Amino acid sequence: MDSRVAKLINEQINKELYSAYLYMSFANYYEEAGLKGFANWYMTQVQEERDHALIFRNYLLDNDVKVELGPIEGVEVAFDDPLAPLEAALEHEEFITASINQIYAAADEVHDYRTMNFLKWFIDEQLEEEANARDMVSDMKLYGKDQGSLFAMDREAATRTYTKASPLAAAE
Ligand code: OFO
Repeated sequence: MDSRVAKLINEQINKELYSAYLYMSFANYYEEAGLKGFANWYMTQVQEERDHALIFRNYLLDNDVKVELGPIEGVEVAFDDPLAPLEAALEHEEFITASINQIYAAADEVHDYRTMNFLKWFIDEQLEEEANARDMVSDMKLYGKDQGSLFAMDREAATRTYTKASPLAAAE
């Protein structure tokens, strides 16, 4: 594999684990604020992000590329209100989308069609993650000030359950 593509994928493992760390911090905030449904939503997201890191790890191993794990940066732990983590999540997912696009462009430059094909799952996943994050921001802006609506949103978020990411499930 081209060394730049390999380096970017190694860095992506770190970014996915950072995402898990960030979302665990959001879950902690919601847990402390008594919004256990939102805490559940983000702890489920933590599992998804861990899956994403594992998919990239497996891909490097399958391609006989050394996996290099760097340190994971610290995350914010204090938030002003229930809207703040949701806005930070949307901004973070946009950053992750740009990062996946950067790997795709690097793979394209060296005609690494295998990596481009591998990344397609993540390109679709990012569309879904950004759309979810955007919906949560707009719902909270529209209804979050009303206690009854906030309660209903929290109940809804509590129903989210974890499903193993399909590329990992398929590899079993
Ligand atoms: Fe890994 O998709 Fe969110 O960050």
